[in-house]
Amino acid sequence: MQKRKIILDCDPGHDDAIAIMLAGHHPQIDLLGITVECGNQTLIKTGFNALNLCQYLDIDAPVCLGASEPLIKEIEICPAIHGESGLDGFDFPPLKKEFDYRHAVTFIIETVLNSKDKVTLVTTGPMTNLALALKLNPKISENIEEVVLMGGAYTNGNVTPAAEFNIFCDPEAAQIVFSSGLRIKMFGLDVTRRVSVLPEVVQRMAKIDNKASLLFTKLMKVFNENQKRVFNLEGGPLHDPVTVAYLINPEIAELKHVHCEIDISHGVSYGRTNCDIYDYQKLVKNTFVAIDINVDKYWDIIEEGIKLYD
Ligand SMILES: [Ca+2]
Repeated sequence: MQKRKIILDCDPGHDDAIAIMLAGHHPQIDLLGITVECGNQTLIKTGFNALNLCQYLDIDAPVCLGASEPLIKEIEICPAIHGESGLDGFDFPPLKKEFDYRHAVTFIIETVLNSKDKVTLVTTGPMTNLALALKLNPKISENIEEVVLMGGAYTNGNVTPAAEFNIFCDPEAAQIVFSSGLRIKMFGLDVTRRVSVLPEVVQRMAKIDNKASLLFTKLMKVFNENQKRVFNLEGGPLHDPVTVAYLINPEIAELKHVHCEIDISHGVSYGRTNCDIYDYQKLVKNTFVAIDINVDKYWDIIEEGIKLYD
């Protein structure tokens, strides 16, 4: 089977960490690089988190720093869920791995243009880096297979009633990507809210007893404590790895082809992913939005992903 070439653009982040873990050594995934931006925490914190994760998990992909702020909006971070470090709960060994010298936007452009096979862009943070890459060199579109993103919601948001965090962080960047003509696959809160890290999930992964399961259980402990305090949830939604899990097994999700536009009006719904689920407007369908997920299969994929480690 041919490996799926991906660039993972992220803001780690507890759920990003598990997405990196899942993509890092999977036999169906060729992780070309990890690009980072501000999001769950400031750029330097999310960047070092990505670097620490790669070193700990022996993932030898380049890690590139990208946007330190959104295109237009003021910077938004989320210490309430992810802590002061952006990845509270795990003590990494001393860091030796270094950042790749390239800016994330340059890395995305060069890697996509130089790839023999089309590259899939997986985004699990704000879409600033990808939007900048598309503006700087629109030619990359020709060699991008698709964009598979965690973000948005056609139901309710998690920052405002309308907006989900990743999109809310940089709505203008998201609008650039959604209107780019690329094939967009959107995994929003509508499905990621259903994959809660309940105590039985943590126990199941802890049983594997390797370095990845240790990472999972320690990170999920803090993630769940924060999700309980902020949202009164018993198990936090493990949003970001849904993207990678879908690439590993597309059968886990049901997608609907719709028109989707980002609200960049700066009103009460700023940052909303307006999905025309019922096709009222008869506009061009630019997005495959996830409307259902097989929760059991999802945890099977996470478990298999953890088992790939020593
Ligand atoms: Ca994220």
